[in-house]
Amino acid sequence: MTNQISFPFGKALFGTLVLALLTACGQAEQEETSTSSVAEIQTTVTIPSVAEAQAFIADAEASLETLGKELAHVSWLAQTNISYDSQVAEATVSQRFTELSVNLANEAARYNGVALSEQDRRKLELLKQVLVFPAPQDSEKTGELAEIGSRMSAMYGSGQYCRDVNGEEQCLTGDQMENLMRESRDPAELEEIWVGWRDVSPPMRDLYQRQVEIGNEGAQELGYDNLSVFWRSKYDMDADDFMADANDQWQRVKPLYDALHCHVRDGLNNYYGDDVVPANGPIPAHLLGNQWAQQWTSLYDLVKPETSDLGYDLNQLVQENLDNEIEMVETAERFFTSLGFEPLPDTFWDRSMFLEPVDHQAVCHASAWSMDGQDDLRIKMCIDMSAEDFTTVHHELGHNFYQRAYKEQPVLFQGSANDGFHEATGDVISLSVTPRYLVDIGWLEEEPGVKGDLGYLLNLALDKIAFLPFALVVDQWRWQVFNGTVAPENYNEAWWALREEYQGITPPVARNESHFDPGAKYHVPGNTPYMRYFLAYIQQFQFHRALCDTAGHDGPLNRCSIYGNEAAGQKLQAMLEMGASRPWQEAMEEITGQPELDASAIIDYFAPLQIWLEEQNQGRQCGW
Ligand code: X8Z
Ligand code: ZN
Repeated sequence: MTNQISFPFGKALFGTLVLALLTACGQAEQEETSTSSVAEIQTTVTIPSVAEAQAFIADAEASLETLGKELAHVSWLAQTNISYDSQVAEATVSQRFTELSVNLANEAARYNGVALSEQDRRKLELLKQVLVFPAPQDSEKTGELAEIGSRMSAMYGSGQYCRDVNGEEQCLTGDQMENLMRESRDPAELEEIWVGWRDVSPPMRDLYQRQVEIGNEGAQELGYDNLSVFWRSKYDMDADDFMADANDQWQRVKPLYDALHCHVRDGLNNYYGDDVVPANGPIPAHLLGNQWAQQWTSLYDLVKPETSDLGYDLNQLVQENLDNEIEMVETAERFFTSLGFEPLPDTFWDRSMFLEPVDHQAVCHASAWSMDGQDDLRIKMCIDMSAEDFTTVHHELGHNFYQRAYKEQPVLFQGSANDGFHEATGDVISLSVTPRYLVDIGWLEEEPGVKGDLGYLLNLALDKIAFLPFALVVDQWRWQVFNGTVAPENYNEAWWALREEYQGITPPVARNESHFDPGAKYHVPGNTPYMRYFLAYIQQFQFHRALCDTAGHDGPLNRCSIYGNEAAGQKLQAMLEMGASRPWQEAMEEITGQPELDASAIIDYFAPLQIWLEEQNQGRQCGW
């Protein structure tokens, strides 16, 4: 699906809905009267009235509501049951949606000169900016864009790798390969799976190139230089300032990443030996426990502190304490209700997809949906009984509780303050899944002493710190592709240059331009901007700090759980209810008291770990 939706309906995974306007904008047109004589040429431009602008907005919101629902349902079918017909159906509605939304975005510009309230002005701005991939006003190209989107999404979702196991053919889905990447410690097998999964994306290469061409034309018609500027213009600030700020925050965290990288490389070098992992230089990407080397938590055992272990294994606790995957979701829901949120509706339990289907293919990558902007909330996930998926379930429910919190907002404000806020909400709850919480719910008998802290921090850093440069790579690559800095013939080379520069990793086997490795990451064929996760990973520590403060927590933040604290719950709820009605800086201020992105929260949280890592790294040659 090209133009992913979530605002106001559809997947929260995608921060954006393609909004559409039917034909109602006719009455609101700008009138132009020209009279001319030999002596003078006089042009009078009549600016539309405030009432006309408001009628336009109201019509737009009504159309969005109707078409948003239609697209949400057809997309749900396309993603939970990949078939030729579900793709055609989705592409058809998606095309209509794109056409209408492009009209709407162009129409919105007619009201630039109207003296509107701040809120109405904001709605018009949102109308221009909600598209992920705008198309030009050309129905052939819109159709092409819709088809490319549906095809790439289906290609990714149905990707498989088949291998010979003792003379029998075994075919693995993407999800199964992810599990193997996490569990296997056999470098040959890891390399095979790593390479095998990447067969999914070379057929996407030409489609992606064409998609970018059309999207750039669309962005230009809307007055942006290219899609890169368009994507970076959604943050209530100048597009270049946004990039500079994100980069500044990264520079602050980078020393911690470098220390983590150094320590992990040493652990891998000890385990696998010099032939597999050299003591210096970038780390081979297939050994980090994750298909994309984006989160390294499964390596914890190889790198844990000898004298300050975390003291428990969340994978094991999940398996021992829960009977099935649904109970994982119920456990996560109980965290939210302990904060004062209403339980999820019955339809959530009836209509969600919790398990990988056995008799047909589905897009397993987790997402959360609001089908109608009201109470038809769902998640779509192929849950495994693992710690990683336990965290992801909280992540997805965060989207659903956010969607429900802003359901009373006008349609155009039914979204998050910025896309990072949507991604951070469930993660904040996961930051409260501490040993104390595990004791509270009866999964642990007693809270490990302070000795467990370093292990806890390291385990979490393997997720939260390891992730940050990956998040930057995905969109640095796309911004460069969109603005033409990277030409199609260099797609893969540019990808690996960024992977090495930011993450310090290298492919296990030579890659070239017959490959298309960015396409093997869900969000590239799925067209989901990725900076949102970078923002979320910084912001969630700001939120956690603020909510723990509200809860009256004293002491290190890794020991704070807001479980059961209604005051913290109310604070969170108040921010979520604002939806997209105000610039994100105000929502940030509402919850944290400060109006900006601030990496000090994540840095302070991990400060004891950073000291420990630097001690461990003494005598090692860090960097790559
Ligand atoms: O895509 C997701 C969520 C859905 S919004 C499962 N995440 C990113 C990823 O998997 O790459 C969460 C963390 C980063
Ligand atoms: Zn998400």
